[in-house]
Amino acid sequence: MQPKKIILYPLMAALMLGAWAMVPNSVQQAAAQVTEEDEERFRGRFARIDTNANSVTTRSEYTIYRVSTFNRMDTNANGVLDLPEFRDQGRKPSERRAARRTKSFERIDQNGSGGVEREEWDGYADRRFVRMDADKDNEVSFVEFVAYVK
Ligand SMILES: [Ca+2]
Ligand SMILES: [Ca+2]
Ligand SMILES: [Ca+2]
Repeated sequence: MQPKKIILYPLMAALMLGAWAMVPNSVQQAAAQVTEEDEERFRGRFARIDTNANSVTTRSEYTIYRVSTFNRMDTNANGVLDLPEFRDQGRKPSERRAARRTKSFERIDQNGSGGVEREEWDGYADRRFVRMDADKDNEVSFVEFVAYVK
């Protein structure tokens, strides 16, 4: 069994801010079960949405991330993501990843047009933000992010 490590930094910060009590138990538990190795990986992923690196992602940071991600995937810049653009994202993914992305693509393409329009992408990203923001303060902390993605 791998040793479990508590994420000290955000936990302590939350305690100091007196905000920890506001974080739902399920989120606290999930965050407390992260190994050191996982934490490294999650920090890397979180850094992509937390652009000013203060351990919290605001709505406006998330909007920037959402728009830039769409633009990066939309390689022919026609404002719609087709399946190869969404699935491959510039280079050929592993079979498992390709299958997972195909599935999300179908879920995000709510009108079944075979493409993900900007509105569909924005709606998907916003729903994701709301789900990650467990304490509903309109920001996603690192702890909330970890609890969501792990
Ligand atoms: Ca496109
Ligand atoms: Ca569509
Ligand atoms: Ca929050």
